[in-house]
Amino acid sequence: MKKVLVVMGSDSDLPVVEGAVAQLTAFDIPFEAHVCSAHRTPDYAAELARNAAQKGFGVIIAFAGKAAHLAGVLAAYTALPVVAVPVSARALDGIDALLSMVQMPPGVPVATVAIDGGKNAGVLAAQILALSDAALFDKLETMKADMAASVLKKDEELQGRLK
Ligand code: RP5
Repeated sequence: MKKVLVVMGSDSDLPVVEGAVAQLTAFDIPFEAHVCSAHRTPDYAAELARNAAQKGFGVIIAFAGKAAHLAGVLAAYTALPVVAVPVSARALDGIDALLSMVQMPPGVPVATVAIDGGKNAGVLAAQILALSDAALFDKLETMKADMAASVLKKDEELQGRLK
C-alpha cells in the first residue's frame, strides 16, 4: 500500500495532527510525519515534496496555521494529491489559514478540509488510497455503515424519550 506523508508547519499543530494520525492508524495505513515550515525551512519543504512519490507516498496531508502556505508549497513541488488542514490560531480562529489554503491558483489545487479537521484529512487520504486498494475501500464502507447505525440508534433513543 502507498504511504501517507504527514507534514505540519510546527509541533504546536500536533493536537490537530493527532486526529489524522488516529484515523490512519485505525485503517492500518502506513505514514511518516515531519515538522517542516514553508517559511522557516523552505528547502526542506521542497525536498520532502519532490521526493515523496518516489519514496512510495500516495497522498500528502499538510497542517498549518496563520499564513498557511505549507500545503500550497508542497503541491507546487509534486503531482501527488495534497490534503490541507487549516489549524486555528488565537487571533483569527483559523479563518486566516483556511483562506490561505482554499484560494490556490488554477493548476495547483489542494483539497482543504475543515478548520482543525484532522480526522477528515485522514479519512480523505484513505479514500484517495482506496481507489487502488479494495481492502481499504471495504474498511471505509464499514466505517460509513457504522456511522449510519449510530445515528439511527440515537434517533430510536430520541423517539423513546419523546414518548
Ligand atoms: C504555522 O504557524 C504553524 O503551522 C503553526 O500553526 C503556526 C505557529 O507556529 P509556532 O510559532 O507555534 O511554531 O506556520
